[in-house]
Order: sequence, then C-alpha cells, then structure tokens
Amino acid sequence: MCPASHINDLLKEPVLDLDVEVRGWVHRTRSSGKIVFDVLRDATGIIQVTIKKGNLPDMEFESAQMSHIESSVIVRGRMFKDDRAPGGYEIRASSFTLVGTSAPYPITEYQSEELLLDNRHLWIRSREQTAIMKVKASLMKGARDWLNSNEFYEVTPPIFTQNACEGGVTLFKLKYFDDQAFLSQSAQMYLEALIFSLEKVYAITPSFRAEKSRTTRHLTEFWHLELEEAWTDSKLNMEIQENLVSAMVAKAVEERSEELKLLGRDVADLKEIVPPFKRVTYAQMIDRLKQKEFEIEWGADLGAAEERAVTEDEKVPTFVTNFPRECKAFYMKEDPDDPKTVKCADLLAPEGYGEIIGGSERETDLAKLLERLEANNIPTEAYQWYLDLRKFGSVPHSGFGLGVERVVRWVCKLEHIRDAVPFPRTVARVYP
Ligand code: NSS
Repeated sequence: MCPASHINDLLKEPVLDLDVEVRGWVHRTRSSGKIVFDVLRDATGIIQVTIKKGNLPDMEFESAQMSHIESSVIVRGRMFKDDRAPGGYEIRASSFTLVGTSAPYPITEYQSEELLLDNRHLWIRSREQTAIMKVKASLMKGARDWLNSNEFYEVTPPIFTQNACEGGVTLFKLKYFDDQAFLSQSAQMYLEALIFSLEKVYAITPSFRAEKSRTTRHLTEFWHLELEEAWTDSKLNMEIQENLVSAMVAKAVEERSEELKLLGRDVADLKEIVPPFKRVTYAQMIDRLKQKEFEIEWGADLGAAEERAVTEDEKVPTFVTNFPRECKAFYMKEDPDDPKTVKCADLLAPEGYGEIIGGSERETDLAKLLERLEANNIPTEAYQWYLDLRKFGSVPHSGFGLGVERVVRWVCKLEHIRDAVPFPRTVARVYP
C-alpha cells in the first residue's frame, strides 16, 4: 500500500502512474446518483475527488454518498489532470474509507459573527482561519530564528505574580492559597532580573489584561514577545525592534504568500517592511494631529483614532518616541535632554493598524524609581526584589513587548484582533 500523501505535495509534484492516497476531511460534496464529487482538505490544501459507482466496492461508494461535510475520510486512486478542479488535478477513487462520520455541520455559508464565535472550535477549520494560523506560525518562527541567531536566550518567566507591571487597573486578581496574586500583564520585570546572568533574553508568554474596552485591538489574553538587553540604550532598542519585525514579516512572505493572498494582503506591501522604520517624537505627533484638526494638547495619551490618523498613509512602521512622563509606566528612564519626557518608543504599524510594540530604556536611578512609584501611588512592598536590581551591579538596559496578535492583525489585514488567535478571550467571551 502507498503511504498517504499531503495534498499540496501531490499538487506540486503530481504522481500520475501510481495510486495515491490522501487523508482528510470533506470540505464540499455533491452527488448525482452514480457519482459523488468531493473536495477534500487536509492541513496543506484542497483537492477534488470523484467517486464513481463501479470503480470501487459498492459499500465504499455508499460510504461516499453518506459522507457529509467534515467527515474524515481516506481516499485512494489515480490523479488526472483537470483544469476545472482547484489545483488543476483530481483523484478518481478506487477506494474510499469513511473514518469519522459528521453530524450536520452548524456552519453554512452566511453566518452571524456570534454563531461563528460560539462554534469557534469548528470555525478554526475554515480556510481563512487556517491561513491566519499558518501566517502566525511563520511570524513566530521568523522571530525565534532572528532572536536565536542574534544570541538572545529564550527564558521562562512566571505567569503568577504579585507585581503590576503596567498599572493596577487591568490586573486579573486571583486567590493564591491564603495570599493574593495576579495573572502576569508583562514578563518585563523578570526579564530585567535575568539580564544580570544572561545579558540578552526574550520570552514568549501569554499576558493578561482585564481591559474593559470592547475594541478591535484588545484581547484579555494575548501572546507577548518580550525582550530585554543589558548595555542597550533606547536608540539601539529601536534598531533591535525594526530588525526583528522585518525578519518576522520576511519569514511570513517567504513561507506564506499563498495564504496572505487568500487573506487579501498584497505581499508587495510586506516586502517594503525593511529597516529603517520612521521615527517621530511625541511632540511632533501632537503637531501633526493638530494639523489634522484633532483637539489634543501636549500631555494627552494617543488613542486608536490618533494612531490611525497619523499612520493610515504610511507604508512602513513608525516609532513614536519621548512621551510625557505622566503618560507612561513608572520604570521608563527620564530623558536627561528633555526631563519631562521618557526614553520610550511605541511602534505603530502602517495603514492605521496602530501600536504593535511598547518599549523603553529602563530607569536605573533608584531614587527616581522610588519617586515614580510614589507619584503613581504604588505600594513598594511587592517591588523590593525589583528595586534590589538597582542595588547590585545595575547597568543601562532596555527592552520591549510586542503583541503577537497585533502584528498578525496588521500582516493579515484583519478587521478584528480576535481573528488573530484561535480561541479569543475578550470582555464578552471565554467560551469555547
Ligand atoms: O503595555 S505595553 O505597551 N508594554 C508592556 O507591557 C511592557 N512591560 C513590555 C516590555 O517592555 N517588556 O504592551 C506591549 C504590547 C503592546 O504594544 C501591544 O502590542 C500588546 O503588548 N498589547 C496587547 N495586545 C492585545 N490585547 C491587549 N489587551 C494588549 N495590551 C497590550
């Protein structure tokens, strides 16, 4: 018996003189008495299969007639060229095995968004969702390849924590035996501790934010790629980010151009994502927004509408640097050249997709850190270990956090971030 092949391998190198075998799921089916036309899908692609009475045992033909959408099947037969078939070939079956029957499939062509979300465990089989997951896997592979070849160590920070890295408002609290803990919003503080042994570290972990806002770019659980590096200032930090993001996008282009096309993304746009990215200061951004008739003054944070307005015509990402101290977290280093601002950068994706990375040089001055904690009304007990890092051989260092689903949303041109993750967690949903 021939071993089973993956559909795309057969379409790339058709085998015409031998029987082939494919295993997969019925994607579409129609039947006209003596002949069943199926389109089968596996993880790699789709292929048309014709099952004709008389070419295989009757019982197998009856199985084919009974196979509804999403039944799992094994088909053996010969490949023939057929220009009308997807991929240009079809398999004429000499054997058909129904492996798993399928109940009437609840998802048909036109469905409400709610029904698709309720049936997410089934909807992830769709070609669009499958394409997104493949692009995401390639983006993450591109990231790991770049990080590993640039000698960053992958580390494993905890998820249970007692520290609010990004402020208390969006913490998920939980009972931790007789104590209280939170789900991590960011691994940053632990990565800062780890640079003293490893210098260059990164982690890819879930982060949790109890964001009440129902927006197209907020999840309550997202995948966070965070990096921290010793002896690195804000300028070098941005160079690392633009190289990393470019390597991620290049890997997706290299491996997933078909999927990107299916998602409506022109790969030519992505080929333009190469360093250097644009750089503007927060103050310049405020001026630009004023020119665009926004009522905004120095000191206000930038929201989705502001980010969109200044990047919708851009082709490459833009760093926005030097935010006012009050807009940003306590750990960011004051800029000695402009002390009302901090040495930070948000990276905004082009085409209006908004922030994909938040990063900064870290404050190393213990007195300033204590002052900032106090100004933000943050009790210091839980931060003693973090403050220790400034007492035992402190060094200049910087880092950032990249929201993986934010990058997927931009690269795949998705309207909503929930489609960048197979099982989205939002204010409104933790099922399935
Ligand atoms: O809050 S951040 O801007 N920054 C931090 O958490 C730093 N402590 C990271 C660091 O320096 N190690 O979040 C970083 C990124 C942000 O730019 C988004 O891309 C993403 O994390 N992010 C989110 N993605 C999806 N949903 C939500 N709610 C979300 N919040 C942040």
